[in-house]
Amino acid sequence: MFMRIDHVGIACHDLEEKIAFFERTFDLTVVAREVNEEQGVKEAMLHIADGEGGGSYIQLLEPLGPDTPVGKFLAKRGEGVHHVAFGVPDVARALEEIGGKGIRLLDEKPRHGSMGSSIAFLHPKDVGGMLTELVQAPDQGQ
Ligand code: V0V
Ligand code: CO
Repeated sequence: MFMRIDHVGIACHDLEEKIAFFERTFDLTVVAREVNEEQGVKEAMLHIADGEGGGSYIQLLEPLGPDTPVGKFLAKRGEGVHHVAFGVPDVARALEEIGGKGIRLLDEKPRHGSMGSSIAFLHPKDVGGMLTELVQAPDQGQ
């Protein structure tokens, strides 16, 4: 079902400061930036490698406000790993399969994600404490 790790999402207070840190420490490059109102984030993707069905990235996330998923996470836990995202060939189909196994889906259908992708989240409490994201790259499926 999973083709690769698409990205690791990291919650931070100051996106520009964290981008500068990752660029100078690990020689990574920002390949996309976006404000995603629906998800309540300002985010940046730093490219790591290319793989089957798409690349792999670090995703830096700054909340648009305190009452957003990342805003609440920062208040409760502070900066750090927020979610792990897996590349799948077809998010809608993966949701059906995974939902059928009794895992709570936070999204019943795919939503808009970074770089034109389709994304959906699984409840962290049903996945060993890890907020899990499914990602379908824009050129996959359909
Ligand atoms: C909350 N919990 C987590 C967690 N967030 N556990 C692991 N990782 C996280 N990130 C735990 C929390 O400590 C609670 O456990 C329990 O889950 C329920 O949390 P809550 O505080 O009651 O609920 P909320 O209101 O904070 O909601 C948590 C969920 C929410 C996960 C339901 O954040 C959500 O719907 N997230 C999906 C959307 C999202 O995260 N978007 C931002 C990334 P205890 O304390 O009761 O034991 S956007 C993105 O990645 C994009 C655009 C992209 O990739 O393209
Ligand atoms: Co993400």
